[in-house]
Amino acid sequence: MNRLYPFKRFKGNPILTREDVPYPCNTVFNAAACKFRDEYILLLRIEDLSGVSHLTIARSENGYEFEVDSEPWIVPSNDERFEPYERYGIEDPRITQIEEYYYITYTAFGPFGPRVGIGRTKDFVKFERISFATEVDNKDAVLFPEKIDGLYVMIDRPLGWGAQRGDIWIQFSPDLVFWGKARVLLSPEPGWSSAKLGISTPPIKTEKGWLAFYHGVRETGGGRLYRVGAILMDLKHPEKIIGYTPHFIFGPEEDYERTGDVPNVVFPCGVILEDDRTLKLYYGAADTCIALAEAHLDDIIRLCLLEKEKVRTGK
Ligand code: BMA
Repeated sequence: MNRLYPFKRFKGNPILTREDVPYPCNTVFNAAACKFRDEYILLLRIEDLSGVSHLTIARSENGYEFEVDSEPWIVPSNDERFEPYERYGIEDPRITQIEEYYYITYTAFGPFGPRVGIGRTKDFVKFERISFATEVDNKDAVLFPEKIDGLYVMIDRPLGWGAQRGDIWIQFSPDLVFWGKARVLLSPEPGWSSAKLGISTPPIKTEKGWLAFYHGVRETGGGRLYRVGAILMDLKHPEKIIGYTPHFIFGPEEDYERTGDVPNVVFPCGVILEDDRTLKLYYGAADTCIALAEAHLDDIIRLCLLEKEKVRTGK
């Protein structure tokens, strides 16, 4: 393994395709991940045959072989408070456990554009919508697993939809409804992440800081290229960056990542830390299927602290 590219793909990739979904659909991709009781849970984005996405649960005993529920779990709402904003689908979920609740942030997509929805569950049976945390145009939101200084913390990505530039922002809330103190956390830079960024996975608490993965997008003559970096934030002041990987650490290489509805995309929405050591990164590949790659936590943290110059000179 190249020390700059710490992830090892699971040999059985892709772990889920539409053949594994027990009802007709176009694609299954961009899944949130968590552990619940003795099971691994993936919350799948499934695009139906009309092109609208909903979320369905898949369950596993070992984190590699998943069985998909026979019915969707979260579908666009009929409630007039939510319907206009979810009419075109519910996309790209992330799960964060805060105390006894599992909070789900998702992209609500409707005629006005994408915005961030928040809901929660205790049991992965009943789902309760809480709020739209943002106006349009905003997506790729994750919650921190604990309050900091009495406030919930969320990372999101205003703008960036369509052809706009997209920076990663951070903001705070007393109740998950009213948000403020927003500021820019990380911006696109020339090179692999020049077009836009978006946070990929909810932060994990480590001794060195909050660790999260993000995606960077580059516009090329052949279309957009989605790759992955990692960022480390201060434990007490998460708006302060301790370090971030100066280069992408994971990108499309395999056929199932290069070919599909949207080629050249790896798009993680979930990560699970095992035994404080191994990270299981679940990612959508080419907007068509779901795959898994593993890396050691220490390697990712080391890369977040790497100096740019060392990468350029190879020393
Ligand atoms: C982003 C989101 C993702 C998707 C990616 C690549 O803007 O829509 O759901 O995986 O584009 O198409």
